[in-house]
Amino acid sequence: MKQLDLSLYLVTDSGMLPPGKTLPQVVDEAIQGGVTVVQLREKSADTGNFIATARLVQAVTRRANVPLLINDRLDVALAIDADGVHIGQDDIPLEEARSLLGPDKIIGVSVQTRKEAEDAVAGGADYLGIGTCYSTTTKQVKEGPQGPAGIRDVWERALEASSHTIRAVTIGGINQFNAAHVMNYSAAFDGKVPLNGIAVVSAIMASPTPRLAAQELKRQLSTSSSLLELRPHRQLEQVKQLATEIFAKLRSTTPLVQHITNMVVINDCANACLALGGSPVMSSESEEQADLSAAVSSLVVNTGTLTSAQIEGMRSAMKHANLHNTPITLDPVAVGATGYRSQIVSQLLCDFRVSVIKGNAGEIGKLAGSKEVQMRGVDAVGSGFACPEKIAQQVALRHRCVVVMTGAEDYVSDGINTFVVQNGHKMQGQITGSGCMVGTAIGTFMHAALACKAPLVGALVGIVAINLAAEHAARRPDVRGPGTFRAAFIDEMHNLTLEQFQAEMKIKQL
Ligand code: 3NM
Ligand code: MG
Repeated sequence: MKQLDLSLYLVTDSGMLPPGKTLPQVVDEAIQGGVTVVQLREKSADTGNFIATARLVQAVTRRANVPLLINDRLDVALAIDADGVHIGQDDIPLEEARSLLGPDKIIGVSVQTRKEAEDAVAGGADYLGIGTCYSTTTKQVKEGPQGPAGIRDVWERALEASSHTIRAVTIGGINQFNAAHVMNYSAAFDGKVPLNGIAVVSAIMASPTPRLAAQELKRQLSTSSSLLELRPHRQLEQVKQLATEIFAKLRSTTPLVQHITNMVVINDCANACLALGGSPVMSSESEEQADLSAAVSSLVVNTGTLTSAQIEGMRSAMKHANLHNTPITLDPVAVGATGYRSQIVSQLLCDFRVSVIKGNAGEIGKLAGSKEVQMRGVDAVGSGFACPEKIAQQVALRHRCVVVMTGAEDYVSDGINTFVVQNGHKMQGQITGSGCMVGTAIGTFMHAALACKAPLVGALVGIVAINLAAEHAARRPDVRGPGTFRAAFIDEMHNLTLEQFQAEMKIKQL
């Protein structure tokens, strides 16, 4: 089998070199930073110049023992005895390229659709370049970007169609902020079969520090492979044990929990976070998210207020949280109530990796594409789903995250393991913001949960803790209605002990 490590695939473009650097220099530095394969892509070079450049780059790649592939031009590949070629749909047909190059050279093919992937697999391609992931200014592409969900779809088809081991990378707008998300989200078959790597042009070629750029991309790739280990099969007893550990850990760490939330609940969420043992930051200004992200342990994004400034803030915070591998809890408030909300939320899920999605039955149903439970304003209408655990599980698998679906009973699933939480009190439905405070509670525990490599359990701890506080508050003789309940609710979040948490948590595995 041909040796081929596709994990960090550099496609060159000498038109975007930083001032003072030559193409062979940038390729050399990028390889030092961790690039594993190089494709020379010179769309405007004359044949003579292309060959001359290719020889200079080849001196660098040979020294590093990294394969060099030539974009499109078989003649150039043959002239310099390159390791192979990469061809697009409008280039020389795969079969002819193979018969000219022989069985030992590497041939990669660009594909956009399931059909193109099938054909390339049947034609004996060694790997696929699946595009276009995100919008890019580097190349004029015929079809718009398909996002990691579209890439996953094509990748699954390629795997189904191949009898040999097919490999693939994805390309288009990939950078250090989104690389881990792209790898995680585009993995096939319920997240079990990741792509072999990512291909980038501008993220390395246009960087003034190509070595550092490649190193950062490598770091993101290792983050994404560790994500695959976060969803093991869990036993109930082990979950209860981990839950207790996470609860105790939070109280000894006081994580900084950033919220970008709506103006109705902002004060309640800040108080709930503090009462549970976190330290709230409520900034939504996009300009300060890069600085804040260095200190923040967990991010809660609630889509209740959707001004354009708020959306800018969310996108900036989520981008930087992804870079730092900071857990994001997304509360897609009222998704499905308007087309605008649905579009904003699906764009967030396309562009950023979230650890948890928390919503009511209407919201999670909308993300599952189900109309069984409808939304009216921010509230779900109707009693619930015939099979709520399936809905939660389905959304978790689709978005590669933990899903918490609230209601009279709460469902928590990572797609592999599903639990129902039977704590809580109906008074929670009588104050505004109690759903948003569930998001806060999950976000508050999520940093401790990731330290235990157990995001699913972190979400369980958050919802159990806040539900227990509600039970305790509702029992108090001084609580006479929603107003006094609201104050007592915050008190009881603060008063909840580890012993109570352990003794009173009611969770069942499904
Ligand atoms: N092929 P950047 S997108 C060369 O969709 C190429 O097949 C694409 O550049 C495809 O990493 C693309 O700078 C350019 O966004 C990718
Ligand atoms: Mg081409």
